[in-house]
Amino acid sequence: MGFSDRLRALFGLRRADDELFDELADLLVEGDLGASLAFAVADRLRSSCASKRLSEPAEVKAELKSILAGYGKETRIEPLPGALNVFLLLGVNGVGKTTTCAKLADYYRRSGAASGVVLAAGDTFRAAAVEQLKIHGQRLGVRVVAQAQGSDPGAVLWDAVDAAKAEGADLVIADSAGRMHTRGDLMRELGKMDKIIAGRAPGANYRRLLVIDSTTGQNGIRQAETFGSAVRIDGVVLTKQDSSAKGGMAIALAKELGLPTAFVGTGEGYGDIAPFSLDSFLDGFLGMGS
Ligand SMILES: Nc1nc2c(ncn2[C@@H]2O[C@H](COP(=O)(O)OP(=O)(O)OP(=O)(O)O)[C@@H](O)[C@H]2O)c(=O)[nH]1
Ligand SMILES: [Mg+2]
Repeated sequence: MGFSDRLRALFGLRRADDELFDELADLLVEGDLGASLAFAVADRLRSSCASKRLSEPAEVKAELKSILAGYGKETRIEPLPGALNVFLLLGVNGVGKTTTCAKLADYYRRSGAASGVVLAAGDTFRAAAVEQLKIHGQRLGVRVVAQAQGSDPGAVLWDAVDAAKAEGADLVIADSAGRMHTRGDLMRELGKMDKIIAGRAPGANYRRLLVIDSTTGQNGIRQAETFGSAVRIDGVVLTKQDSSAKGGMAIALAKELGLPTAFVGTGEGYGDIAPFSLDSFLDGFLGMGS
């Protein structure tokens, strides 16, 4: 049984009693909320059900939704009209950075939020990375700016910003290498990117998106901790939500680290991405709504 089915079953079984709150806490841990948050949520629900005299399953579930909503955070990452926008994707190995670069290029073009997009092959570390992004660029008809493997990612970004300016494109989406950086490495590397953008495109709308694989559970929270403690992260992209019935990580990231979620990835196709909506996420998470 999937996570939301089990939650549905739990609430369907009986009216709110102590056992239900204990089982709920366990279930929320499994839903990737993290143990301390899961127990805190179950406790809050227990006391607010007692004080508001709620016991009907639908009422209790609605109360749970409103408690979780208080912890979650959503953000919109959109290109600003009339500015050069630079969106940099970060994250560890294999989480879906390169795929998300392509999905976002397609998404912003389709929505009309970007008139022209340039993809920057900022993963100069892994042998096939540049080729992978170029293939996406060909399929989508989007220009890819790249240099040879081993070159400086900052130099690629520099070229991509220049190419965007020359073509009148208003959005650069930059890929990066999936290494688990130390905090110092990250600060140095990204500090260099900041300088390049400040120098080549002063006034650019520069956003950093952290890509996290939603199937990795608590490990994803640790990744976010490393990145978030080193540099400013503007939003999270939670990928592979199609292979994880859970996704409580969006709530844990907001509560534990203050990180808002911007997008959710739901498959391997270009169209399989959507802005994160806390309200509809919670409906899905709790098996509510239609
Ligand atoms: N099911 C599913 N698969 C995804 C999603 N996003 C990415 N993938 C797949 O995950 C795998 C890794 O994706 P990449 O985009 O190459 O990941 P990456 O972070 O760039 O990886 P490295 O460059 O090696 O660090 C690919 O097979 C993608 O098709 C998603 O939302 N759902
Ligand atoms: Mg990649």
